[in-house]
Amino acid sequence: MQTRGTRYRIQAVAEMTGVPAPTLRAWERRYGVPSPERTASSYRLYSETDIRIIRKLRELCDNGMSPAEAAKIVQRVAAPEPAPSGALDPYEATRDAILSAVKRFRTEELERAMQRAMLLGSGHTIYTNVLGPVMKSIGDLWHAGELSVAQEHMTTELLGRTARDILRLLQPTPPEGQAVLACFADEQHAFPLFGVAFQTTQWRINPVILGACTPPAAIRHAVEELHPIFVGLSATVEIQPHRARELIEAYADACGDTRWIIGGAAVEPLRELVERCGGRVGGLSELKSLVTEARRARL
Ligand code: B12
Repeated sequence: MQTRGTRYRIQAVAEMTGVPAPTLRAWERRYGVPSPERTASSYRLYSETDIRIIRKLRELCDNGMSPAEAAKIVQRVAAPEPAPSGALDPYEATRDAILSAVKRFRTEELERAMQRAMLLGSGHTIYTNVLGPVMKSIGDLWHAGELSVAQEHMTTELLGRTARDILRLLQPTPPEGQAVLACFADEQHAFPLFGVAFQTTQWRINPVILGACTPPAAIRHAVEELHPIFVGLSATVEIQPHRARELIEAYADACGDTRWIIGGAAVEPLRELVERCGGRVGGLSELKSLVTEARRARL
């Protein structure tokens, strides 16, 4: 038997999403989204998918996009069917759908699952609940020899593209400054940078991602051209002490007066050296206090 799922009246949806009922009717009239079912007496009945679409529309509009443009985007990514899994949690269902498509090497299915992921909340929520955990599972399966290099590359590429698409939609307009985000010179794990990038957009800072293996000279050039609020460097794989010293001194020099911070799984052993060179070490909460300080200093 097919379950129809819960349906909601317009006032309930307005309360749940924070979008007033007249705006919901106007979006439907002008752009055709969402398109709720109607009762025999013509009352609108919204599904869970309609509600996700409304939340996404609202988020895109809050980030400065016109309703017409936002409507086109949600129409492109709206999926008529829930994720092909018995899971009730939408994040878990989407993770399952992505991993199942990767294991069977189904590229179109993978694209569709990624597009569904884009409807599941703010960029930060999507990264924390879907993209980040999926990346970890894919890497673990690859490290365990259960996925081929081809499968890992295909997924890494698509996850990166999805993360970039979401980031592009979330660009603060106008931004209150820029941030330069990059991996240590020998570091290929670039995916954690997206997590930092999603966080910075929430502070209305535009993240410029330089990606994997970024040498100090590239940081220097970016700092000179972009005058960022901060530089964020990521290190996942352990760094040998002599190499760490050479790099950290060079990064400190490249950043000059710009605040810089190093985060990621491999940073704790570098703390003393980094702090001695004027940088910071830590995760997203440390970054938050750095941004607050940098903004105060700019006033
Ligand atoms: C995915 C993955 C890969 C992918 C990377 C794809 C990509 N483009 O990023 C691929 C398959 C290519 C890969 C390759 C390798 N990997 Co790998 N990989 C992983 C895996 C599974 C997940 C890493 C990840 O993306 N995490 C996702 C993010 C969300 O995690 P995160 O680090 O927690 O990031 C958050 C915070 O740390 C913080 N943060 C991070 N950076 C920054 C920066 C700033 C400024 C701030 C404020 C915060 C911050 O915010 C982030 C977002 O919330 C891990 C194991 C695991 N389960 O974690 C192994 C792992 C990291 N890999 C490992 C290794 C050894 C390798 C290889 C060397 C293997 C090989 N022999 O070839 C290679 C090459 C790596 C290299 N030289 O750089 C080891 C590292 C061991 C070590 N401690 O040195 C691990 C731990 C696996 C293991 N158990 O052995 N890997």
